[in-house]
Amino acid sequence: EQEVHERSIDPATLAMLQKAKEEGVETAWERYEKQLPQCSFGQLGICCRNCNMGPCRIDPFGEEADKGICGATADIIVARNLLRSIAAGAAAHSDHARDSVLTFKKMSEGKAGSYKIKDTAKLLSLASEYGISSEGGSLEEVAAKLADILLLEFGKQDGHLLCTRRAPEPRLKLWAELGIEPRGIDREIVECMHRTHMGVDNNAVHILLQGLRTGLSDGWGGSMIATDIQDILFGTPQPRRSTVNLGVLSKDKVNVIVHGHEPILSEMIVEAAEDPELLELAKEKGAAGINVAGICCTGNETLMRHGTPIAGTFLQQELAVITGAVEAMVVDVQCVMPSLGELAGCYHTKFISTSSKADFPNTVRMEFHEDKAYETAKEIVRAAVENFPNRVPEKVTIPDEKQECMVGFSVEAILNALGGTPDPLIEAIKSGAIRGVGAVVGCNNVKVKHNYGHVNLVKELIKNNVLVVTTGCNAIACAEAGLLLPEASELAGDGLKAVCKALGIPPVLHMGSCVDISRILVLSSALANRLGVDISDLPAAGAAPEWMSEKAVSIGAYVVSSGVYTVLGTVPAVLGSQAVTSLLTEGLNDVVGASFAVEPDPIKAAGLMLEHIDGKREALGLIT
Ligand code: NFS
Ligand code: SF4
Repeated sequence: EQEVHERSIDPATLAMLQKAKEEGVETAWERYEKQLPQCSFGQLGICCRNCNMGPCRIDPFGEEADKGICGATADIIVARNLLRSIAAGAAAHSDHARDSVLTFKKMSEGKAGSYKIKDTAKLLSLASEYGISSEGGSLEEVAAKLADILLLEFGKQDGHLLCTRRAPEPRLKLWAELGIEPRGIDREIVECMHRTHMGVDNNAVHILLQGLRTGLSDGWGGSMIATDIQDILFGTPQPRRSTVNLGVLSKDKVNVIVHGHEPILSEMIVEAAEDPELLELAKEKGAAGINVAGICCTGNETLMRHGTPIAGTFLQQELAVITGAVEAMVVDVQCVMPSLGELAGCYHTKFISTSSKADFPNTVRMEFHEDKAYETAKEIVRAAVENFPNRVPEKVTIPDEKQECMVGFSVEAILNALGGTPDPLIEAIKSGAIRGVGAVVGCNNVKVKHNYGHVNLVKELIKNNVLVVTTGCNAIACAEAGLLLPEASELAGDGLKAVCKALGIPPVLHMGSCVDISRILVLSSALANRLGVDISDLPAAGAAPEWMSEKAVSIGAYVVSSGVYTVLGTVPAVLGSQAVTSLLTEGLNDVVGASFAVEPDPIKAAGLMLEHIDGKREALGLIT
């Protein structure tokens, strides 16, 4: 059995894992051990259950079956499985986006009273981008027209997505030549499901091209729409300070955790927690106030916009409950472990599920709808407050770790910090002060020591003068390690350190949740356009050191098809096909000018990224 100290590099996490052990409660790590050894057919991606003649599996040693019953080879099965993952990931991001736009539309019709237009400038700039005239109309009318155009992006039947037009000219041309310009967001996802049905698409390359197109419909489509609409509704993030890690939970206040992904819910919870009536009730119940903390990407959303603290990354969700100090764990969709239900039952925590799409074992259902958003949010917070007297003091241990961080680096905020144009950044890149840009993103995964991959990869990059942009659980991991502070530039190489000091920014810029990887695409476009090149020419590279989700697979597909070389820290289930593996790691270079690499060792992964960045610098004629 694995020792507790081998499971994480984070002391707060280790302390709670120890507490879990002493209290005899199970976490993802124990369940992982019970899964070992994991099925090698699954790991290699060579099992198929797409029809009921199966399941079929291919013998990786070439001795037994080399085809499924229908004749599907390892190449076909691996490619189909990968395409289904991309479809699921793109669906998750894009369905989230759809709900944001639907809320936005209702808001514009006066039917979602709790939501308002917070960022008028962004609304107007987006409207003009989509060719909507704002002359003479009210802001609500402009919003309604914008909502209609964006909703069409999901169900579009003719032509191509409008939202991809933010990509640089040469990229758009390349996608058109390859026939992978996304058509409608929903259409691409449906087509993935169709193509992977028994007896449809049985050419691995052909299947993978659809994977790239579906990824693009996520990154430049669904995810980008989610980011834009959320900025309009809740404000475009600006630099601010906050705190992270389990130590943000309060000893004497009611702790409400918002976990999941959609700020439509978490924004309202944050607001409801400031309601005088509920604060009064909290006092009556003996609490010193109401403390909201986030987990996963909904935490990133409220952190970026309000400085609401974050209690942890994906793998810390169970540990938050194990502190014994959480009155309510409020969830919507994505990355929520169903184990939370049973776990919450071991403590006084109320596990409240809110989405009509997502139920879990042992939850209190409090369905959230935008027409009564604030009222429902108040009910949820009230349930948490009323649960405060049930807290069992002997069962409470809140770790001390509470790390300060600086967050809020939307593209707008970055440009602002640079004085309005990307030029200072480009000058710093040209001079070599900044060697390149590294985008490090993604989840935690029990297969990697928690946060080890994230923190070590990022540290190695900044040490080598690579400016890091981050989102998702990587951003939270970096925050926990103190890397999101201007002072962290002491860990950076001399060039990057000087730039950070001059601008007062951290060497690692938190750009938001995972849908906000769209911000990284926009930033890459801006840099490429300014240099007059394509994204694939930039001295930039991506990494997902501890990824686990299907959303990450879709992200990988769009990041690479946008031209960014990407290093994965956990192995995708493709190694059962030599053809698919070599296409992903080499062949794609000739197709989209970027490819994947797999490197579990974070220092070596950083080395691969540096090598790539140096190659691009050389090609651009920059000093290396
Ligand atoms: Ni991204 Fe965010 Fe975290 Fe992974 Fe899950 S929270 S949307 S999928 S685990 S980074
Ligand atoms: Fe087997 Fe083919 Fe059916 Fe898959 S689709 S389960 S490989 S027969």
